[in-house]
Amino acid sequence: MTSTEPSVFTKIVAREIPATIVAEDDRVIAFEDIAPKAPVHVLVVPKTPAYANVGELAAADPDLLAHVVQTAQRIADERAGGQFRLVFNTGEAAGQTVFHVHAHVLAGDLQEGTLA
Ligand code: DGP
Repeated sequence: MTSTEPSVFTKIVAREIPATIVAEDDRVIAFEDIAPKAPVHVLVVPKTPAYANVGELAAADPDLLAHVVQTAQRIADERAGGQFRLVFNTGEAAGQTVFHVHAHVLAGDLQEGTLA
C-alpha cells in the first residue's frame, strides 16, 4: 500500500508529533514503540520515506538496511546485553500497519511467541 500522506514515522522524524527518541543520526531514528510488546521495544526507522518495507529497502539500499541492523544491535547492547529479536512486518496480512519501513527491536525476557 502506498500513500501520498506523510507516514506517522515521517512526522516523528520532522518533530511534528512527539516520540521518546533513543538514537538518531543522519540516516535513521530510533524511538520507543507507543504500544510495547516487550520490556524493550524500540523501532528503528530510516529517515527516508522512500521504502515501504524491508524488501524494498534491501533491494534499493542494502547499506542502509545494514545500518538499521547495526543500530538495533547497538540499542540491544546498551539495554539488553546484546540479545534481541528483530522483526520487520511486511504487508497487512503480516500485521504491518505503518508502510514506512521499520525494524522492531524486542528484548528483555521475551516469552516464546512474543512478536510485534
Ligand atoms: P507494524 O505493525 O510493524 O507496522 O508496527 C507499527 C508500530 O508502530 C506499532 O508497534 C505501533 C507503532 N506506532 C504507531 N504509531 C506510533 C506513534 O505515533 N508513535 C510511536 N512511538 N509508535 C507508533
